Amino acid sequence: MNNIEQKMDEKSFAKLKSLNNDAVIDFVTKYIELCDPDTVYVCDDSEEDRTYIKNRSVELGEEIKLATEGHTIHFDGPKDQARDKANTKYLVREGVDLGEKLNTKDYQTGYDEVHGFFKDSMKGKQMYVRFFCLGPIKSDFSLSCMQITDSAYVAHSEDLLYRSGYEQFKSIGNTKDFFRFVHTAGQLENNVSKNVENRRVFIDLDDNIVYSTNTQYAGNTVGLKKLAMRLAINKCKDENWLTEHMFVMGVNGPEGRKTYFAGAFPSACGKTSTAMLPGETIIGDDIAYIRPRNGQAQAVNVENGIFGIIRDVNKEDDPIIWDVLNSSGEVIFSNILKDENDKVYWLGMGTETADKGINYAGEWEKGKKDANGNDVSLAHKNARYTVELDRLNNADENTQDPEGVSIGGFIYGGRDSDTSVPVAESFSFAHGVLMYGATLESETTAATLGAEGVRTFNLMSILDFLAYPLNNYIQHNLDFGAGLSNAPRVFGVNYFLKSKEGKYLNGMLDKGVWVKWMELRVNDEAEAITTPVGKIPLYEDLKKIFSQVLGKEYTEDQYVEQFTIRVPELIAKIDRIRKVYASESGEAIKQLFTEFDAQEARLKELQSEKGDHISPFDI
Ligand code: SPV
Ligand code: MN
Repeated sequence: MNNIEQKMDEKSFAKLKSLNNDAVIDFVTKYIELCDPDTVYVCDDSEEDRTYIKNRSVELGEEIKLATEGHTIHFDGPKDQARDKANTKYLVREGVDLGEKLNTKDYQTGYDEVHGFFKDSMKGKQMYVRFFCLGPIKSDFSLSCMQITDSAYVAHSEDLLYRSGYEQFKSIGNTKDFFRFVHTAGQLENNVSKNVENRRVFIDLDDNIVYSTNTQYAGNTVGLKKLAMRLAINKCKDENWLTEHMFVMGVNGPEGRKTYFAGAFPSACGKTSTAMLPGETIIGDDIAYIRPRNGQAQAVNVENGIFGIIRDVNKEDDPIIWDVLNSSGEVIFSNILKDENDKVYWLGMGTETADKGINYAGEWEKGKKDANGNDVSLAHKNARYTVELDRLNNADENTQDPEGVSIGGFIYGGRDSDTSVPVAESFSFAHGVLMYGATLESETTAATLGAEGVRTFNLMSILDFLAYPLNNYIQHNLDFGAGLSNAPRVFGVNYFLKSKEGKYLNGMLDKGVWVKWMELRVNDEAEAITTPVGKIPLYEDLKKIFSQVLGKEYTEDQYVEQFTIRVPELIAKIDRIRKVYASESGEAIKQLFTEFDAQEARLKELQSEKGDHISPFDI
């Protein structure tokens, strides 16, 4: 231990030693020797360490203080604005086959490569050693994690996003059974990672370690977020519980009843805004662990904060988060615009924005062009805010409950302009997992990738993070549901239907109506119409809920336009997804194809009787 003792003060050393964990000491020793930081700071759960990290971020310039008390802004470089899918790989040992949809690399080659980048990477810097707990502390759901990073911003973000776990770490004993993350931002220039072409996120599933380098963007660096999610997906596969890319929220029903839902939506499909619906309660907005208990699915939020997209966040559509972002208290903004008065602006904020300032691409002024002559927008479209969950005035009372909450419904939310009805309930758990979850697609929007309207497949919104073949993941979900006496109902939603003229058929807050309908369904308090694709709401019920929740008149014409069963489009979707799975094999895939055939047959039968587009009143 001599070596490491020289790099840290007595207090830090004492904190490490008190854990009585050889694997922790070995790990820290290994990366101190390799990365060669000037100093090492070990954090426990104290307020003192929290403050230290927060202050370091500002001292080092990784975050800049803003006009509002507690607010800071961080910039990732112009080329480091999102998860790097191409360079995120599983390091696989000989004989391991994770299927063709996963990105893999030979273990030794990848290990050597990333450790080559780690060598001396922390010279001139301080290393932070952190301990956290995923899921509520000291519960069946808890997973212990250790993070090493040379970025105070990453460490600070983790304080807002996760439950500190130093004390819990003491209770796990001298074990290797915890997740480990090593991150170095690499060489910095203007405080952003300079060598992004050497950005790597490599995952070792056998040892539960993730290596990340030459990047700062939180999705690549904050080990506890998507990196831990991959490890947890792998861990739970043999343990009869689920790790899902799902929010967890409470929906208030009649007479004080509350029903909890967990929902998976790909990016830009309304996940966070559903989780934060005014009048309902939020437990988490991104990742859930779900375990069986008394025949029910019991869920917790893995995290303790929100790393949310700050685009189109405005007072009218997102009143809850708007208030947090506009009042004092700890907020880390990233990759938006800061003006000379230290005020910040983002895309779609609905108020006047500054004409110049500093953003993710450096000095900015209105009309700025990039090297290709394209406009540089005032903020990045994947810009983010980081806040603690309990800052939200609708945080649920059970967010820290070690037992979690019982889930009444799973929601799978896609984005299409012409195919799926706004809300439908599956015929069974398996039907829902297969036909809403495993077929999930989202259309690209003008604001995201190149072409608009390109449908992107993303089963259960988890494709980017899967740690083993698709068949096994689907099977794991089916088995989990089959083992419950009271499995969640499963719903499919689509907030993005458009008219022929290209106008959205629903308002942003209409999702508040759909969740109320789902709440009634879970409690057997609403009838439904059976269609080939699932059960859809009755007009009378929606009319009532629209009036109650939004004070809006809901017309029969709106209902018909929204809930028409569009047979050719629905069959085209089945055909698309058949192609996606054509190269996959296994029992769950077979079941999926059986379900495709059955659904197609139901659709064709209806089509032969009633035509291509069928009004819900005609079914
Ligand atoms: C997502 O992209 O699903 C996110 C943000 O929640 S990231 O941390 O980049 O994964
Ligand atoms: Mn996510």
